[in-house]
Order: sequence, then structure tokens, then C-alpha cells
Amino acid sequence: DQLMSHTGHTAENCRPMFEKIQGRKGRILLIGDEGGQPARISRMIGEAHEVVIEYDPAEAMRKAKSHFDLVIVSLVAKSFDGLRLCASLRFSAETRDTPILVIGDSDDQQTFVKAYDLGVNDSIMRPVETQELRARMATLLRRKFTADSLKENFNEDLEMVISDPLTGLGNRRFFDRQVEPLFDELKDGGEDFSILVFDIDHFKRVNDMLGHDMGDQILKEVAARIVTNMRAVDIVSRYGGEEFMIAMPGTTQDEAFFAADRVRQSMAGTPIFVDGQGLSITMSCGVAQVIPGEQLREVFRRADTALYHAKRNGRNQVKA
Ligand code: GH3
Ligand code: MG
Ligand code: MG
Ligand code: MG
Repeated sequence: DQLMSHTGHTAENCRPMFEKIQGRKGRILLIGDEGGQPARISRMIGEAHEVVIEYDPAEAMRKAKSHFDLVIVSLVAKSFDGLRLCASLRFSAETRDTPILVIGDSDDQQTFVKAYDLGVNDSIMRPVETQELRARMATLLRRKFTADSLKENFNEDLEMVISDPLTGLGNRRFFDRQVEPLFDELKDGGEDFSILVFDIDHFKRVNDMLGHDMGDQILKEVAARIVTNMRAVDIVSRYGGEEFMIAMPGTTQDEAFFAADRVRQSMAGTPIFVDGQGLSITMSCGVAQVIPGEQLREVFRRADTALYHAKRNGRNQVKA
């Protein structure tokens, strides 16, 4: 077959893209007819990237979900519908952001237009020419790697900003970020929604007696016991020093009270062991259910007031 490019794009003066991009090997999934494009394309890509060839579209779809950097789809394959595969790739959340390069025939402009409509990133015409293929791939991969690294850095920074390194729980910023949109959503849907605030009893005394490091160990265990006793849908945070705020979606005040008391008992009923020493730690809790029409900060205030009553009333108890 001919290796002349239709684009008139000669590559003699281009730097060949044999090497890795940004120091990374790309993971490339090639999909086409058996005995057709994929084997040839794979040879053109060479050793610089990791290539996986697939002939079956369903299997290709499954594989595409496991972190490929680029998917190359033949639109001239006879054994499956390439456009349909592109549509599936764009439709699935796991492959929505994976770049797609399609290979088609130069006289089939309509197919290319449809492919771009579906959201493919780039196209190349047959007969595929090595330098052009590599140059187009390099552009797509460079963009993908940059997006990946932005995403990673963003998540790392975000993680630092919203998580508490001592307990592993989200912090106040995390809680507010999670709860505000949830609050609006549940309020609109008319669903029940309750807030709990826990505060450790006489924690200053614990610190004074045992030291701040022991205090920290206790905080870790307290956080773990709270998480163990809450559901996965509940949003648990270390809101302040020794204060934990929890949002319970789909939960009435009575149900929230019951859950809070279960947490309280898990603390009061079992000593916390730090350095072989068993310590009896208790917590007080305030509960408030969202009243229709109320603002989030009003719910927080009512939960805080309930906590204040629990403290005033002798601690180690839940008040609503
Ligand atoms: P109360 O029962 O009224 O809540 O008494 P308390 O002593 O727990 O309440 P107060 O708010 O007066 O004191 C909270 C103490 O928690 C102050 C501080 O020594 C301690 N604390 C806050 N954050 C941390 C932390 O990150 N580590 C440790 N070890 N102690 C903390
Ligand atoms: Mg406190
Ligand atoms: Mg306090
Ligand atoms: Mg306290």
C-alpha cells in the first residue's frame, strides 16, 4: 500500500515523533477490522507507545474504560459500525474524556462530519502516512497528558484544602462545600434532612492531664468511632478542634437522634486505649432537622443550641 499523504503535508522537515511525550508512554487502543488497519497502524506507531489492538467493538468498549490515553477507531471497518462505537465512547462517563482519532476515506466527507459531530477529536485519511499519524497522535497525547497532570495537581491541592490530616475526615470547608448543594437539592425535593453536632466533653481536661499528643490520639479514635456508626451517605466532618458536624440526608429528627445516641453510646460504653491506658471519653450532641423555608445557617444554629443544652444538662447526652 501507498504511504503518501493526501494532505500534501510532507514530514521531512518535521521532527519525528518516535519518542515519548512529556516523558510518558501513551496507552493507545486501536480498533478496526482483523487483517485491516490496526496491524499497519501499530507498526507505524512503533515502540514509543503501548498499543492494544481490538477487533470486537463490545470488547473495545470494555477495554477503553481502563485508562487509555487515546483511542484510534477505523471508520472503514466492515465488521462493525465505527461511528456507533465513537458515539458509545462519548456517551459513557468513563470514556467521555478519552481522545478519539478516527481513520476514514478521503472521499467520505460525510462520515468525517458525523464523527466530529459525535465529538471525536481528530481524523486522518487513508492511506495513513506515518509522520502525519505520529504528529496528530502527539498533539492529542500532549493535550491529554497536560489535562491529566492538571487534574492530579488540582486534586492534590484540593485534598490538602478540604481534609483534616489527623483524622482523615473532611474539614469545615469540605463540609460546607458538600452540604450547601445537598441542602438546596433536598429542600427542593421536600426531603428530610438533619444535622448533628458532636463535641467532646471536658476535652481541655483530657489535654491538661495527658498532654496534647494523647489528646490527638483520642481525637483520631473518636473520629473513627463516629464514622463506623454513620452511614455512607452521611457527611461526616471534623468541623473544629474537637467538634464534629454530620449531615444526614433523608433523615428525620427522630432518626437522627437515634443515630446520634448510638454514636454517643459507642464512646461512653467502651474506653479508648492510648498507650495501654484505658480512658473514658464522652461526647454531647445537638440534633436539628431542617424546617421547610429555613436557611442552612439557621439549622446549624439550632443544632448548636441543642448541643449547648446537652452540655448544660450534664453532658454525655443528645438533645434535639
Ligand atoms: P466541654 O465539655 O464544655 O466541651 O469542655 P471542653 O474542655 O471540651 O471545651 P472547650 O471548648 O473549652 O475546649 C476544647 C478543647 O479542645 C481546647 C483544646 O485544648 C482542645 N483541642 C481543640 N483542638 C484540639 C486538637 O486538635 N488536638 C488536641 N489535642 N486538643 C484540641
Ligand atoms: Mg468545643
Ligand atoms: Mg466545648
Ligand atoms: Mg468540648
